Amino acid sequence: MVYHEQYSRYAGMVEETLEKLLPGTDEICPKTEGVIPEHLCASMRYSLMAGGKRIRPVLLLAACEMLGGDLEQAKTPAAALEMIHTYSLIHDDLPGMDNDDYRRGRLTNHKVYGVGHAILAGDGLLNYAYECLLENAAAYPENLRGHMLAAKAIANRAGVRGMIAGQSLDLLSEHMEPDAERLLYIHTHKTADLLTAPLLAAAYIAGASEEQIDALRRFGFCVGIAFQIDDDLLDVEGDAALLGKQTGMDAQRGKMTWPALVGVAAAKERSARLWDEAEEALGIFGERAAFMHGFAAQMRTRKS
Ligand code: GRG
Repeated sequence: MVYHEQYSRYAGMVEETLEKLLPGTDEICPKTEGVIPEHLCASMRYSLMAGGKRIRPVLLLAACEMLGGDLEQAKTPAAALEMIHTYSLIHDDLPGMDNDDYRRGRLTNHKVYGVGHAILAGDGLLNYAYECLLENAAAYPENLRGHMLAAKAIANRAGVRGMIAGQSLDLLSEHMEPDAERLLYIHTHKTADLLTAPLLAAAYIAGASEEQIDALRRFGFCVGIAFQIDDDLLDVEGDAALLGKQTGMDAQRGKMTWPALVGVAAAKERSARLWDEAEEALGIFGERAAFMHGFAAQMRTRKS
């Protein structure tokens, strides 16, 4: 199967699983009783089903298949990871953080549902993700350890030693003189950690070897840093219509970015080197890594 067909196949599984897992209309309570207030449910769904690229869950499914794991067991963890990613975007857009008006080509969550409900929608997605992960683990008692390690890897990379740590330093570094060590910390945690999480989760679910886990960790790190450098470059040179969000915002906010540290040309070189390194890390998987190579080839030229 060619790369694009394979990507659509995985992304289709993600959409289907998200639809299956999301609270249904039978759970929505328009008044005060019942399970979930309608406004909350709508705000969660608004951002989650807004047409994101689904990169992280696709990576989880692809890695699981590459390692010979059971895709059925990986579908809910993949969807849960997309919920966590979406929560982070909703909160990142809030006035107290990046204060953005557009995301995924539409108004940001707080612009539509209000700041209070954007916070709650993010909190809701985060908690619901772990509820889904735990329920899924309990459904596979024969692979409970694999699922527990997968859930822990996700919690760790999304949490206070991971994405939240990166976001914290990102906020604290606004209007500071760019510094390479600090910038690498921000990129490692804010971005790379949530791209490594699906690879590690898949590895645990599929029972991968230590050598395979190390290779996936290296691949995830290189992909993550390259992805963030490209994101910084797109903010400088990208097309707002294709990106679905405003450009030029990093400079306006005084963000510490790779182009601010070394300039656009050197940032492009660094990104290209990292994409090469990412593909080198896949060596031990041989031909089974065809999709991952396709992913790297596609991502290094992305425009959105
Ligand atoms: C609020 C705890 C907390 C964290 C926020 C995700 C994030 C951390 C900030 C968003 C800003 C940013 C540039 C993050 C780096 C990762 C990134 C480029 C996210 C966008 O991911 P895509 O391109 O988005 O996969 P879609 O919309 O396609 O899912």
